[in-house]
Amino acid sequence: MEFILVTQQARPHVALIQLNRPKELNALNLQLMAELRDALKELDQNEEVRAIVLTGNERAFAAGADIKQMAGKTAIDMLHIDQFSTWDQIKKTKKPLIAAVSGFALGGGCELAMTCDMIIASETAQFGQPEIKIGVMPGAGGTQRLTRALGKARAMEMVLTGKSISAREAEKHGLVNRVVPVELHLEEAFKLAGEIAQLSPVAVKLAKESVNRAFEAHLEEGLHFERKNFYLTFASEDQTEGMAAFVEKRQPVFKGR
Ligand code: DAK
Repeated sequence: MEFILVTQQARPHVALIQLNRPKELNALNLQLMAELRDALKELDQNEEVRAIVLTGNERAFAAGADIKQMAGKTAIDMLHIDQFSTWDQIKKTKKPLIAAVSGFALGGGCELAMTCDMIIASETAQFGQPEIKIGVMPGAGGTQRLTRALGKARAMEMVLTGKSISAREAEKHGLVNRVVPVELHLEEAFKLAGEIAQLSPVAVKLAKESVNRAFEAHLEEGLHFERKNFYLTFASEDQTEGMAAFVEKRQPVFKGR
C-alpha cells in the first residue's frame, strides 16, 4: 500500500485506515482509491475487526478526487475508469465505518466522509462540494447525501456555489455526530468504534443494514426490512447471551455467532 496506512488492531477489535498523501492534501487518485477498496474488503472479512475508523491528517481528510489526474480525461475515459468499485465497496462494508475528519473534506473527500456511517469532526473540519468551481459537479453521491442531511436549500447553495460549511454548521444540521478539538478527533472516533466493538457483531451488522435502509427505501419497505432483521437477531447466540447476561446481572460476552 503506497497511499494508505492500515492498522488492523489500532484498538481492540478496531481497525484504522489512514489516507496518506499529505503533500497533495490526500487527493484521491486512482491508486489510493483502489488501495482503499482492497483494505476495506479485507478488514470487512477479518473476524477480529468489528469496527473501522477512516481518517486523513490534521490538515486534510481529503481535498477531493485528484484533479491533476482527471484534467485531461474525456467522458469516455471517465466512464471506463473503474472508480465506482471503491464506492460500491464502501457501501457493501458490513462493519461500522467511522470517519474521523479534520481540515478539508472537499468534493470526493466530503462524499467519502458522508458515505461512512458516522463522522467525528475536528473543530477545523470543513465540508464542501467545490466541483462547480472547476466546471463539473459532484459525482459520487454529493448531491444526494448532502441534500438528505442538510435539506434542499442548504445543499443547493453549497453545490451551486461551491462554498463549504464549518464543522459547527455541519454538526448543527446533523451531517456529523459531533465536533471535538483537533487533537482529540481520532481518539473520539476510536472511543465510538470501541464502544460499538464491544456489542454483538451480529446485532450491529443487522442494525447498520436496517438504518441504511431508511435512506434507500420507502418507509413501509424500511419497516418491513427492520422487522425481519430484528427477528433474525433471535437466531444468534449473542441474543441468548445478551439477554441471559441482563437477567443474571453480569456483563455479556459477545462472540459474533
Ligand atoms: N487534486 C489534486 N491535487 C490537489 C487537490 C486535488 N483535489 N487538492 C489539493 N491538491 C494539491 C495542490 O495542487 C498542491 O500541490 P502542489 O501544487 O504543491 O504540487 C497541494 O495539494 C496543496 O494544495 P494548495 O497549495 O492548493 O493548498 P491551499 O491550502 O492553498 O488550498 C484547497 C487548499 C483545498 C482549498 C485547494 O487545494 C483546493 O481548492 N483544492 C481542490 C479542491 C477541489 O476542487 N476538490 C474537488 C475535486 S473534484 C467519482 C468519484 C469522485 C469524484 C467524482 C466522481 N465517481 C466515482 C464517478 C470527485 C470529484 C472531485 O472531488
